This record gives sequence, structure tokens and C-alpha cells, in this order.
Amino acid sequence: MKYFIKFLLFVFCLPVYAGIIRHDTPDAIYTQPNTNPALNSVGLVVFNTAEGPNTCSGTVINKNWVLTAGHCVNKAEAISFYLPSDAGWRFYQANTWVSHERFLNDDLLSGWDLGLMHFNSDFDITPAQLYSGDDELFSDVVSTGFGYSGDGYTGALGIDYLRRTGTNMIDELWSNEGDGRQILWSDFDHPVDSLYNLFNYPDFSFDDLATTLEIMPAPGDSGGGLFIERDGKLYLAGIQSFAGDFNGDGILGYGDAFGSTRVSSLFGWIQNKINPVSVPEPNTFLLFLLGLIIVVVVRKLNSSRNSNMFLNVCH
Ligand SMILES: [Ca+2]
Ligand SMILES: [Ca+2]
Repeated sequence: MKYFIKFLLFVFCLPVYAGIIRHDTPDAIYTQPNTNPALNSVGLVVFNTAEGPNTCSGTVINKNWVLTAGHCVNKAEAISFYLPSDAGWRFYQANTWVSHERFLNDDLLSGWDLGLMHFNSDFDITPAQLYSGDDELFSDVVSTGFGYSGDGYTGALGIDYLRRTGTNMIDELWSNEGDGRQILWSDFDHPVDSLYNLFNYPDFSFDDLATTLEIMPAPGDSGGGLFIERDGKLYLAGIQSFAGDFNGDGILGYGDAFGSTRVSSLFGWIQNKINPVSVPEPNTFLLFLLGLIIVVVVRKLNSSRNSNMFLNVCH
């Protein structure tokens, strides 16, 4: 499988800016309000660059922090974040943001496509919990974001800024850099035709066809969350990064695949940005004690030297 993915690297991959859905399933099912609070941690990101405005998605992981894709923040000059509510959009303005130090815009396959935004105001929703396990392969996942919509036959058609939530499965873990497993890969399968199956394990058929609400991120979904269920709870396992026209038919649809930056691989980087490890400053009392100890040691050394000198003289 890894060799297959390396072969696919030559295929053009697009950063994913609500999702491509099954052609046989009503869009209203994908856009219905989420009942799980973890999924409501995903909001709409609007950012301005020198080239103009653009949109992404982002996931609240702390009362003041939103996790997103590196390519959503590394050229940003201003960033706004919107969370839908019954009363309309709630608006937040980011005051700082950072992309991973090793992220490069033209290399989405390296596995560093991650960024953070900080907000001075507190979010009043339940933050997503980060997944730190190592068992994502073949897990069912839930994906949500605010990107373009369309179905497996049409590809991305337009954007209506609705949050679409669907399902898929992790087919592979692979990245060009880092620990070599920094991207979670999923293909976009057809409901009944296994000929569209991209990541094929010949001995297994469980991954050949679409899941109940099969979805693939589209432009505008970058930074949205990919969630995994453990013990009845949803955890944030990936951040949407890119999708590719792997079968070369000119659209993002059946037979294609997408990659999400793996949260567990970059867990330490995220934690360190949110809670930097600081070296405590020694306080005045400790400095005073240290001074006393040094004075006592120096006096003892001098006293010892004088005693030795005296003894030497006597001999
Ligand atoms: Ca799939
Ligand atoms: Ca395609």
C-alpha cells in the first residue's frame, strides 16, 4: 500500500478549502445539526491574504485556541472565526496564529500541515479532545467542515457555508517526512460499485464500498475535524489537509482520496504551543540560600587549607 501511495504522489493534490457526498443520499442528512457537542467545535475560518479573502474550517481545542491547517494561516494577514448557533453566527477575531515550523505550502504530503489560532476572548462551547492513541488504521471516522459541496459524480459545485458532517474509514497512515505516518488517508468510495475503490486490500472487502454517510472534504474544508470514537466519545484524530483527483477524471469524486494531518503525531507540538514549557525563575529566597551555601563552602575550604598549612609547618 505504501508503494501505491508513493506512486500516487505524482497526482495533483489540492489543499481542501463542506464536503463531497454520496449521490444517493439527501444532502439534508449531511447538513442536519450535530447532536454530538464534539462536532460543534468546528467553525468557519475567514482569512485575508495579499491575494484576497479565502475560507477554511477550524476546530476549537481549548477555550482560547483553534486548530486548523497550516496552509490556512501561514499567509494570513487577518483571521476571523465563526461558530453557528440558533441565534446566527457567533464571531471571533484571532489575535495571533502560527503554522508548524516545518510546513511548506507546496508540500502537503510532508505531514506538517497544521496551524493554531489564538483568541483573547473565551469560546463558550465544549472544545474537541485531542486523540493521542496509535490505532487509527481501519477506524471509522466522522468528518465535518464548511467547504464546497457536490456529490461523487459532480465533484465540488459551490459553497453555501453550511456545515456538512459525514463518515469514512482510515485506509492508510503515511507521510513523506516526520515519523512517516503523519497523514491519515481515506478514499471516497462508491455506494455499490467497488471498481471505484482506490485503497484496495485484496484480501479484504470491508473497505471496498461507501460508508453510510461517506464524505470527502472539498475546498473550504481544510482545518475541519476528523473524529474517531473511543469508549463512546469522539476525539479529534485529524485536521483536513488536502484531497486529490487520483483517478484523473477531472473532478473530486468517487475513486479519489483525501489526507488529514494526524493529531497524535503532532500532539506534543500542539500541547507545547498552548502550554509552553517554561524554566522557572529562581526566587529571591532561593538565591539568598544559594549565596549562604557558597559562603559557607568557601570558608570551610579556606579553613581546611589553613589547617593543612599549619600541619605541614609542624611536620
Ligand atoms: Ca472510503
Ligand atoms: Ca476524480
